[in-house]
Amino acid sequence: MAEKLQELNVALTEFATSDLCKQSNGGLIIILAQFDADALAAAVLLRRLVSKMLEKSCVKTSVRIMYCGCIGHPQSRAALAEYDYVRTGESALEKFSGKKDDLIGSGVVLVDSSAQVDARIVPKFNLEPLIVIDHHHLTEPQSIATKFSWVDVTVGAASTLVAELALAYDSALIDQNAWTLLAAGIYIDTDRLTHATPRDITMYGKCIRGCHPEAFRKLIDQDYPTQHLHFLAKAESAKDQRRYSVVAGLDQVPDNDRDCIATVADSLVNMPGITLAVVWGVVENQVLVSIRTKGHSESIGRVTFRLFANKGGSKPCNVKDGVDKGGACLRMSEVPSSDLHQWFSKLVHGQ
Ligand SMILES: [Mn+2]
Repeated sequence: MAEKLQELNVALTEFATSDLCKQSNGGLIIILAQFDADALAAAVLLRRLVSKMLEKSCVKTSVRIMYCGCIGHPQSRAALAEYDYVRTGESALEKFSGKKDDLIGSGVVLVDSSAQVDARIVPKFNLEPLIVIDHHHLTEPQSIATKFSWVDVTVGAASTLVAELALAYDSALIDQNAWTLLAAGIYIDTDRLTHATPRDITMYGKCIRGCHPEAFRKLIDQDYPTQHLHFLAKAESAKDQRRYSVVAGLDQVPDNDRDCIATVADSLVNMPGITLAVVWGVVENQVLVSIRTKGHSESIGRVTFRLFANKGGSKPCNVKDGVDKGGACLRMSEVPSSDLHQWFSKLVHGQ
Protein backbone atom coordinates (compact mmCIF):
# COMPACT_ATOMS: atom_id res chain seq x y z
CA MET A 1 0.00 0.00 0.00
CA ALA A 2 2.82 2.44 0.90
CA GLU A 3 4.34 1.96 -2.55
CA LYS A 4 1.02 2.39 -4.25
CA LEU A 5 0.35 5.63 -2.36
CA GLN A 6 3.74 6.96 -3.36
CA GLU A 7 3.05 6.13 -6.98
CA LEU A 8 -0.32 7.84 -6.74
CA ASN A 9 1.25 10.95 -5.24
CA VAL A 10 3.85 11.07 -8.00
CA ALA A 11 1.09 10.68 -10.58
CA LEU A 12 -1.05 13.33 -8.90
CA THR A 13 1.87 15.78 -8.74
CA GLU A 14 2.71 15.19 -12.38
CA PHE A 15 -0.89 15.64 -13.29
CA ALA A 16 -1.63 18.68 -11.16
CA THR A 17 1.41 20.48 -12.56
CA SER A 18 0.87 19.30 -16.15
CA ASP A 19 0.09 21.61 -19.04
CA LEU A 20 -3.47 20.34 -18.97
CA CYS A 21 -4.00 21.82 -15.51
CA LYS A 22 -1.92 24.93 -16.20
CA GLN A 23 -4.16 25.74 -19.11
CA SER A 24 -7.06 26.07 -16.70
CA ASN A 25 -6.53 29.75 -16.08
CA GLY A 26 -9.60 29.81 -13.85
CA GLY A 27 -7.70 27.44 -11.57
CA LEU A 28 -8.85 24.12 -10.23
CA ILE A 29 -12.32 23.77 -8.74
CA ILE A 30 -13.06 20.88 -6.41
CA ILE A 31 -16.78 20.27 -6.88
CA LEU A 32 -18.80 18.51 -4.20
CA ALA A 33 -21.84 16.99 -5.92
CA GLN A 34 -23.32 16.26 -2.52
CA PHE A 35 -22.19 18.16 0.55
CA ASP A 36 -21.63 16.03 3.62
CA ALA A 37 -18.99 15.62 6.32
CA ASP A 38 -17.02 13.09 4.24
CA ALA A 39 -17.02 15.20 1.08
CA LEU A 40 -16.00 18.32 3.02
CA ALA A 41 -13.15 16.66 4.93
CA ALA A 42 -11.82 15.00 1.77
CA ALA A 43 -12.06 18.24 -0.23
CA VAL A 44 -10.37 20.39 2.41
CA LEU A 45 -7.44 17.98 2.66
CA LEU A 46 -7.24 17.43 -1.09
CA ARG A 47 -7.00 21.18 -1.59
CA ARG A 48 -4.09 21.32 0.87
CA LEU A 49 -2.38 18.38 -0.82
CA VAL A 50 -2.75 19.67 -4.38
CA SER A 51 -1.82 23.24 -3.33
CA LYS A 52 1.36 21.90 -1.73
CA MET A 53 2.23 19.95 -4.87
CA LEU A 54 1.68 23.05 -7.00
CA GLU A 55 3.72 25.19 -4.63
CA LYS A 56 6.65 22.77 -4.66
CA SER A 57 6.62 22.80 -8.45
CA CYS A 58 6.35 26.62 -8.50
CA VAL A 59 3.04 26.49 -10.37
CA LYS A 60 0.64 29.26 -9.51
CA THR A 61 -2.86 27.81 -9.75
CA SER A 62 -5.71 28.48 -7.36
CA VAL A 63 -7.68 25.57 -5.91
CA ARG A 64 -11.22 26.40 -4.87
CA ILE A 65 -13.95 24.26 -3.31
CA MET A 66 -17.55 24.58 -4.49
CA TYR A 67 -20.58 22.62 -3.33
CA CYS A 68 -23.86 21.84 -5.05
CA GLY A 69 -27.32 21.77 -3.54
CA CYS A 70 -28.10 23.03 -0.11
CA ILE A 71 -26.45 22.40 3.24
CA GLY A 72 -29.51 21.37 5.22
CA HIS A 73 -28.55 18.39 7.36
CA PRO A 74 -27.48 19.48 10.86
CA GLN A 75 -24.44 17.20 10.57
CA SER A 76 -23.36 18.98 7.39
CA ARG A 77 -24.04 22.40 8.86
CA ALA A 78 -21.98 21.49 11.92
CA ALA A 79 -19.10 20.34 9.69
CA LEU A 80 -19.23 23.57 7.69
CA ALA A 81 -19.33 25.64 10.89
CA GLU A 82 -16.32 23.74 12.20
CA TYR A 83 -14.47 24.37 8.94
CA ASP A 84 -15.36 28.06 8.96
CA TYR A 85 -14.33 28.34 12.58
CA VAL A 86 -10.88 26.90 12.13
CA ARG A 87 -9.86 27.82 8.61
CA THR A 88 -6.85 30.07 8.61
CA GLY A 89 -5.48 31.21 5.30
CA GLU A 90 -7.94 28.96 3.49
CA SER A 91 -10.72 30.48 1.46
CA ALA A 92 -14.39 30.02 2.25
CA LEU A 93 -16.45 27.39 0.47
CA GLU A 94 -18.47 28.67 -2.45
CA LYS A 95 -21.85 27.53 -3.69
CA PHE A 96 -21.72 26.38 -7.30
CA SER A 97 -24.13 28.18 -9.59
CA GLY A 98 -25.15 25.04 -11.49
CA LYS A 99 -24.27 26.78 -14.77
CA LYS A 100 -21.80 25.07 -17.07
CA ASP A 101 -20.48 28.45 -18.23
CA ASP A 102 -19.05 29.00 -14.78
CA LEU A 103 -16.76 25.99 -15.29
CA ILE A 104 -15.27 27.13 -18.58
CA GLY A 105 -11.55 27.80 -18.24
CA SER A 106 -11.35 25.94 -14.93
CA GLY A 107 -10.19 22.41 -14.22
CA VAL A 108 -12.85 20.29 -12.54
CA VAL A 109 -11.81 18.08 -9.62
CA LEU A 110 -14.32 15.55 -8.28
CA VAL A 111 -13.98 14.11 -4.81
CA ASP A 112 -16.54 11.74 -3.22
CA SER A 113 -18.30 11.45 -6.62
CA SER A 114 -17.09 10.40 -10.04
CA ALA A 115 -19.92 10.63 -12.57
CA GLN A 116 -18.95 12.73 -15.58
CA VAL A 117 -22.59 13.50 -16.24
CA ASP A 118 -24.10 14.34 -12.88
CA ALA A 119 -27.49 16.02 -12.66
CA ARG A 120 -26.61 17.29 -9.20
CA ILE A 121 -23.83 19.43 -10.71
CA VAL A 122 -24.96 20.38 -14.23
CA PRO A 123 -27.76 18.31 -15.84
CA LYS A 124 -26.89 16.60 -19.12
CA PHE A 125 -23.43 18.11 -19.30
CA ASN A 126 -20.17 16.24 -19.68
CA LEU A 127 -17.92 17.54 -16.89
CA GLU A 128 -14.58 16.14 -18.14
CA PRO A 129 -12.97 16.22 -14.69
CA LEU A 130 -9.17 16.39 -14.51
CA ILE A 131 -8.84 14.72 -11.11
CA VAL A 132 -11.21 12.15 -9.58
CA ILE A 133 -10.97 10.55 -6.14
CA ASP A 134 -13.97 8.51 -5.07
CA HIS A 135 -15.11 5.45 -3.13
CA HIS A 136 -18.43 4.81 -4.94
CA HIS A 137 -18.93 2.26 -7.71
CA LEU A 138 -18.63 3.75 -11.16
CA THR A 139 -21.99 3.93 -12.90
CA GLU A 140 -20.50 4.40 -16.34
CA PRO A 141 -17.06 3.92 -17.83
CA GLN A 142 -14.80 6.95 -17.57
CA SER A 143 -13.96 8.31 -20.96
CA ILE A 144 -10.96 10.60 -20.52
CA ALA A 145 -7.75 8.63 -20.47
CA THR A 146 -5.45 11.50 -19.52
CA LYS A 147 -6.89 12.34 -16.14
CA PHE A 148 -5.84 11.31 -12.66
CA SER A 149 -8.49 8.92 -11.38
CA TRP A 150 -8.44 6.92 -8.16
CA VAL A 151 -11.73 5.15 -7.57
CA ASP A 152 -11.36 2.66 -4.75
CA VAL A 153 -14.57 0.99 -3.59
CA THR A 154 -12.84 -1.06 -0.91
CA VAL A 155 -13.09 1.78 1.60
CA GLY A 156 -16.18 3.39 3.11
CA ALA A 157 -15.24 7.05 2.89
CA ALA A 158 -13.45 9.44 0.52
CA SER A 159 -11.80 10.90 3.64
CA THR A 160 -9.90 7.63 4.10
CA LEU A 161 -8.46 7.82 0.57
CA VAL A 162 -7.38 11.46 0.70
CA ALA A 163 -5.95 11.05 4.22
CA GLU A 164 -3.91 8.04 3.06
CA LEU A 165 -2.54 10.09 0.15
CA ALA A 166 -1.79 13.16 2.28
CA LEU A 167 -0.08 11.15 5.03
CA ALA A 168 2.15 9.44 2.48
CA TYR A 169 3.04 12.82 0.97
CA ASP A 170 3.53 15.11 3.96
CA SER A 171 2.00 14.40 7.35
CA ALA A 172 2.22 18.11 8.24
CA LEU A 173 -0.72 18.69 5.90
CA ILE A 174 -3.05 17.23 8.54
CA ASP A 175 -3.44 19.37 11.65
CA GLN A 176 -5.83 18.90 14.56
CA ASN A 177 -8.72 20.54 12.72
CA ALA A 178 -8.24 18.36 9.67
CA TRP A 179 -8.05 15.24 11.86
CA THR A 180 -11.35 16.32 13.45
CA LEU A 181 -13.13 16.78 10.12
CA LEU A 182 -11.68 13.50 8.78
CA ALA A 183 -12.75 11.57 11.88
CA ALA A 184 -16.32 12.83 11.45
CA GLY A 185 -16.24 12.15 7.70
CA ILE A 186 -15.21 8.52 8.18
CA TYR A 187 -17.51 7.92 11.17
CA ILE A 188 -20.60 9.35 9.49
CA ASP A 189 -20.02 7.97 5.98
CA THR A 190 -19.50 4.44 7.26
CA ASP A 191 -22.75 4.57 9.26
CA ARG A 192 -21.03 4.90 12.63
CA LEU A 193 -18.25 2.57 11.47
CA THR A 194 -20.68 -0.32 10.96
CA HIS A 195 -19.64 -0.39 7.29
CA ALA A 196 -16.03 0.59 7.80
CA THR A 197 -13.34 -1.56 6.20
CA PRO A 198 -9.97 -2.25 7.87
CA ARG A 199 -8.39 0.73 6.07
CA ASP A 200 -11.17 3.04 7.31
CA ILE A 201 -10.63 1.76 10.85
CA THR A 202 -6.86 2.25 10.65
CA MET A 203 -7.30 5.82 9.44
CA TYR A 204 -10.10 6.50 11.92
CA GLY A 205 -7.77 5.44 14.75
CA LYS A 206 -5.21 8.00 13.61
CA CYS A 207 -7.93 10.64 13.31
CA ILE A 208 -9.17 10.00 16.83
CA ARG A 209 -5.66 10.29 18.23
CA GLY A 210 -5.15 13.59 16.41
CA CYS A 211 -8.58 15.21 16.63
CA HIS A 212 -10.13 17.71 18.96
CA PRO A 213 -12.42 15.42 21.02
CA GLU A 214 -15.06 18.01 21.89
CA ALA A 215 -15.29 19.39 18.37
CA PHE A 216 -15.52 15.81 17.06
CA ARG A 217 -18.40 14.97 19.39
CA LYS A 218 -20.25 18.07 18.25
CA LEU A 219 -19.85 17.01 14.63
CA ILE A 220 -21.34 13.55 15.08
CA ASP A 221 -23.98 14.49 17.62
CA GLN A 222 -26.57 15.57 15.04
CA ASP A 223 -28.38 12.50 13.88
CA TYR A 224 -31.38 13.59 11.86
CA PRO A 225 -32.42 16.63 9.84
CA THR A 226 -34.81 18.79 11.85
CA GLN A 227 -37.79 18.07 9.58
CA HIS A 228 -37.19 14.30 9.51
CA LEU A 229 -40.20 13.36 11.64
CA HIS A 230 -42.47 15.70 9.69
CA PHE A 231 -41.55 14.05 6.39
CA LEU A 232 -41.58 10.56 7.90
CA ALA A 233 -45.18 11.13 8.97
CA LYS A 234 -45.98 12.33 5.47
CA ALA A 235 -44.36 9.23 3.96
CA GLU A 236 -46.25 6.96 6.37
CA SER A 237 -49.58 8.41 5.28
CA ALA A 238 -48.81 8.39 1.55
CA LYS A 239 -46.80 5.20 1.16
CA ASP A 240 -47.72 2.40 -1.20
CA GLN A 241 -46.53 -0.95 0.12
CA ARG A 242 -46.72 -4.22 -1.84
CA ARG A 243 -45.27 -7.27 -0.16
CA TYR A 244 -41.62 -6.46 0.54
CA SER A 245 -41.31 -3.13 -1.20
CA VAL A 246 -42.54 0.32 -0.33
CA VAL A 247 -42.60 3.55 -2.31
CA ALA A 248 -43.40 6.90 -0.74
CA GLY A 249 -43.61 10.41 -2.16
CA LEU A 250 -42.87 13.51 -0.12
CA ASP A 251 -44.12 15.88 -2.88
CA GLN A 252 -42.48 19.31 -2.66
CA VAL A 253 -39.48 19.36 -0.35
CA PRO A 254 -37.73 22.66 0.46
CA ASP A 255 -34.09 22.72 -0.62
CA ASN A 256 -33.07 23.03 3.02
CA ASP A 257 -34.81 19.75 3.88
CA ARG A 258 -33.58 17.69 0.92
CA ASP A 259 -31.66 15.31 3.19
CA CYS A 260 -35.01 14.13 4.59
CA ILE A 261 -35.59 12.16 1.37
CA ALA A 262 -32.60 10.00 2.27
CA THR A 263 -33.30 9.75 6.01
CA VAL A 264 -36.96 8.81 5.42
CA ALA A 265 -35.80 6.07 3.01
CA ASP A 266 -33.39 4.86 5.73
CA SER A 267 -36.31 4.68 8.18
CA LEU A 268 -38.70 2.91 5.79
CA VAL A 269 -36.29 0.14 4.80
CA ASN A 270 -35.92 -0.68 8.46
CA MET A 271 -39.65 -1.51 8.80
CA PRO A 272 -40.15 -5.22 9.53
CA GLY A 273 -40.43 -7.29 6.35
CA ILE A 274 -39.39 -4.50 3.99
CA THR A 275 -36.47 -5.20 1.66
CA LEU A 276 -36.83 -2.29 -0.80
CA ALA A 277 -37.75 1.33 -0.07
CA VAL A 278 -37.96 4.07 -2.68
CA VAL A 279 -38.63 7.64 -1.53
CA TRP A 280 -38.93 10.63 -3.86
CA GLY A 281 -39.38 14.34 -3.42
CA VAL A 282 -39.51 17.37 -5.69
CA VAL A 283 -36.68 19.78 -4.84
CA GLU A 284 -36.81 22.93 -6.93
CA ASN A 285 -36.83 21.71 -10.54
CA GLN A 286 -35.67 18.16 -9.93
CA VAL A 287 -37.09 14.94 -8.54
CA LEU A 288 -34.65 13.41 -6.09
CA VAL A 289 -34.98 9.70 -5.34
CA SER A 290 -33.41 7.68 -2.54
CA ILE A 291 -33.37 3.90 -2.87
CA ARG A 292 -32.58 1.52 -0.02
CA THR A 293 -32.41 -2.26 0.00
CA LYS A 294 -31.92 -4.63 2.90
CA GLY A 295 -31.57 -8.35 2.26
CA HIS A 296 -33.22 -7.80 -1.12
CA SER A 297 -33.02 -10.40 -3.90
CA GLU A 298 -31.49 -7.87 -6.29
CA SER A 299 -28.35 -5.80 -5.71
CA ILE A 300 -28.80 -2.07 -5.19
CA GLY A 301 -26.89 -1.44 -8.40
CA ARG A 302 -29.32 -3.61 -10.38
CA VAL A 303 -32.39 -2.07 -8.75
CA THR A 304 -31.11 1.45 -9.39
CA PHE A 305 -30.24 0.62 -12.97
CA ARG A 306 -33.51 -1.22 -13.64
CA LEU A 307 -35.62 1.65 -12.33
CA PHE A 308 -33.66 4.67 -13.38
CA ALA A 309 -31.29 3.76 -16.22
CA ASN A 310 -30.83 6.68 -18.56
CA LYS A 311 -32.64 8.97 -16.18
CA GLY A 312 -29.44 10.44 -14.82
CA GLY A 313 -27.60 10.83 -11.58
CA SER A 314 -28.16 7.35 -10.22
CA LYS A 315 -25.33 6.16 -8.07
CA PRO A 316 -25.32 2.93 -6.09
CA CYS A 317 -23.37 3.28 -2.90
CA ASN A 318 -20.84 0.77 -1.74
CA VAL A 319 -22.30 -0.77 1.38
CA LYS A 320 -21.41 -4.41 1.84
CA ASP A 321 -24.09 -5.64 4.17
CA GLY A 322 -27.03 -4.28 6.08
CA VAL A 323 -28.67 -1.47 4.15
CA ASP A 324 -27.55 -0.73 0.59
CA LYS A 325 -27.99 2.78 -0.70
CA GLY A 326 -28.64 4.21 -4.13
CA GLY A 327 -30.30 7.21 -5.65
CA ALA A 328 -31.38 9.08 -8.74
CA CYS A 329 -31.89 12.65 -9.76
CA LEU A 330 -34.54 13.21 -12.44
CA ARG A 331 -35.39 16.33 -14.35
CA MET A 332 -39.00 17.46 -14.44
CA SER A 333 -39.04 16.72 -18.18
CA GLU A 334 -38.29 13.06 -17.40
CA VAL A 335 -41.36 12.52 -15.23
CA PRO A 336 -45.07 13.02 -15.94
CA SER A 337 -46.45 16.42 -15.03
CA SER A 338 -49.21 14.96 -12.85
CA ASP A 339 -49.73 12.06 -10.48
CA LEU A 340 -46.15 11.31 -9.64
CA HIS A 341 -47.33 9.00 -6.85
CA GLN A 342 -48.93 6.64 -9.36
CA TRP A 343 -46.00 6.87 -11.76
CA PHE A 344 -43.48 5.93 -9.06
CA SER A 345 -45.71 3.12 -7.74
CA LYS A 346 -45.98 1.64 -11.21
CA LEU A 347 -42.25 2.00 -11.78
CA VAL A 348 -41.35 0.25 -8.54
CA HIS A 349 -44.19 -2.29 -8.28
CA GLY A 350 -44.69 -2.87 -11.98
CA GLN A 351 -48.45 -2.33 -11.95
MN1 LIG B 1 -18.44 9.57 0.83
